[in-house]
Amino acid sequence: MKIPLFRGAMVAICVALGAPVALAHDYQVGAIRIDHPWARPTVAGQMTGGGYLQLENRGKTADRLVSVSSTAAERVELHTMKLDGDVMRMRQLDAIELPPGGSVELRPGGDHLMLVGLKAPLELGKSIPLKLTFERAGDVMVEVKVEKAPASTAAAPAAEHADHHKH
Ligand SMILES: [Cu+2]
Repeated sequence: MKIPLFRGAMVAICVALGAPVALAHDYQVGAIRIDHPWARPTVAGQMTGGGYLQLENRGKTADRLVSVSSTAAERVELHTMKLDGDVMRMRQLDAIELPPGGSVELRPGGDHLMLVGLKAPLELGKSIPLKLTFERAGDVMVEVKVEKAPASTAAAPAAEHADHHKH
């Protein structure tokens, strides 16, 4: 009787310890914190995909995200969404400004990363590497998790993705 009881307790402990580890997904380079890089899954033949993350400048000096690249795509562009009449259009940005103490969220329907020329579909549950280059803080490698949009953004315009096909 003692052994099965012991096993049950161990399983409970492992499950409890596993949860926070799965949620921790942030990076730091210099004064810049990068939180939860993720991308939506793509289907076969889809050449572009949206990437999202949160950036926080904890320093006292302005910084900028000036370039992004990934071995999973030919190039990665910085995009913003602008309302043109009543149509949302994407425009490429040279950089994403990070004022001191400021934070910026790249999210569906807003500013985002666009992976152009995907070498393989982005598969749910997998990760891809991403290199972020900040003007002051320098380079950092992060893992982008391929996952479904969080509930808070799930209703955000799918139009953004429809537009991606036209690039
Ligand atoms: Cu885009």
